[in-house]
Amino acid sequence: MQFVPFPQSRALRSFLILFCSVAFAFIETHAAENPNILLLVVDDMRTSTGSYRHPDVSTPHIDKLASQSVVFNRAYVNIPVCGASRASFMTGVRPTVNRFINFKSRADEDLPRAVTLPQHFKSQGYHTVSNGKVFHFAADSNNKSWSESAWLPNVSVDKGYTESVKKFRKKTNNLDYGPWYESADVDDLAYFDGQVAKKTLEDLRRLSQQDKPFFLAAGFYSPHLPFYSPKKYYDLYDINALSLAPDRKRPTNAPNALIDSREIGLYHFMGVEFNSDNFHRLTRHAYYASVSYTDQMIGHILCELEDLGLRENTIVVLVSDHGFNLGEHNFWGKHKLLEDAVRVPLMISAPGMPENQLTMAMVELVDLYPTLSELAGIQLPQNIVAQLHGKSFADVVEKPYLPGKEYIVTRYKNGESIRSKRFALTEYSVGNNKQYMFFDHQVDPLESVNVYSKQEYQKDIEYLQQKLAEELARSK
Ligand SMILES: [Ca+2]
Repeated sequence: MQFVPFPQSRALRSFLILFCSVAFAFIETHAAENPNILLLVVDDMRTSTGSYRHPDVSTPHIDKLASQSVVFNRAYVNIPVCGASRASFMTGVRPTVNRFINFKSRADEDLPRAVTLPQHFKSQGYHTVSNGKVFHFAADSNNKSWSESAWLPNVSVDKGYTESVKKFRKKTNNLDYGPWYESADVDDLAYFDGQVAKKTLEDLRRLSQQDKPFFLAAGFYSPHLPFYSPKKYYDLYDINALSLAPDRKRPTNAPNALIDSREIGLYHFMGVEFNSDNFHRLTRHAYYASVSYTDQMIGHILCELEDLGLRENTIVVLVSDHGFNLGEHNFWGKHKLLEDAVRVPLMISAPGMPENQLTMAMVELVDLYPTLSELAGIQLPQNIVAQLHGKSFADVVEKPYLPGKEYIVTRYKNGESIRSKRFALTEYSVGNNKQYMFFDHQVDPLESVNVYSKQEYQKDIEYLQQKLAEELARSK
């Protein structure tokens, strides 16, 4: 990627950074005490990175960040759909059947009085900036959250460059969709995420000169559908060497209420048979290429952070808004309460905190708000404490061997889930009836068999049902 180089020499830059550091020490001690926040939000990215020991995916930059971070092996979203998940974790408030329900959900509509996470940091003296897809809609909570209006690239997320994008079009609900993937020989800056990285580099240079800490959020669209990324990221992979989903059957005894996302079906499959081996292979290839593209963009940003001398005083957080089925059970995408759709990558690299640690502590994304506040040394006033459903896991960042939560809750549409370290229970409301799904991850990590009706689990199920009811009552 051709980014605008620094106008000064490296030596002069170092001098300026040193000079600024000394000047800040006299002007504003607050700035030295409160670290910057760099929040990297990736869209639809499951734990397919090298740092989660995925055998196929090439993510050198995220892996490097992982080596400097506490990596959460069991971080879960509260709802597996874009807008609702973002509105939820950006306010620290759980979704309900009436609040934060779908991709269009907005925090400022569903919960207008909520103090958003960046708004809180802004009120504590931070300069807050949003680039790309942070809230689902840039206008959501814009004025109160950000010191500068939320910025979006002038490139549509489904802008394609190949003949196939022009040729293969599909109309669904009066909307026009192209193919589900594209491999075009174009520059990184051709797509949304290259532009987000470029703007974020420019902002880092600018914000490094300010006398207050920053909260800079960069939101990447890849690997969201459609999977459009430059060809060079496809070329990182030998498509025939990619492993396919280990279990492509619907879970045995799954309730009817378990249904797949319809999102991928909006796109044109260019004559490839849905759920054929070829479809699985092409889709995994395209998804991984999109992940590698975002990885490279994140690499540019993290390099710049280091070059500017900001790394030591910046908390870097990488998170996704939900996971993604990549052919498991022949399912694709989010919108369901299965492990692959609700588990997300989460890593936190904070000054003075452990590095290169994998924690098994369970956390949920509503916990991020109080955690970042605590790590940054910012007090939570009573009105915000009353708003939040999450609990700070700063103690886990400090001591990754701590156990974290006993269970977490996730919901989607008519389903409410609770997950403990071993089990996952989901209750679906269908009319006046309930349907249930229960997995024992200790013997069935792929969630292949619903064992809700097995006698041996009845005590565990009753216990989790009681805890689920308590959690739902607490987070109304
Ligand atoms: Ca998403």
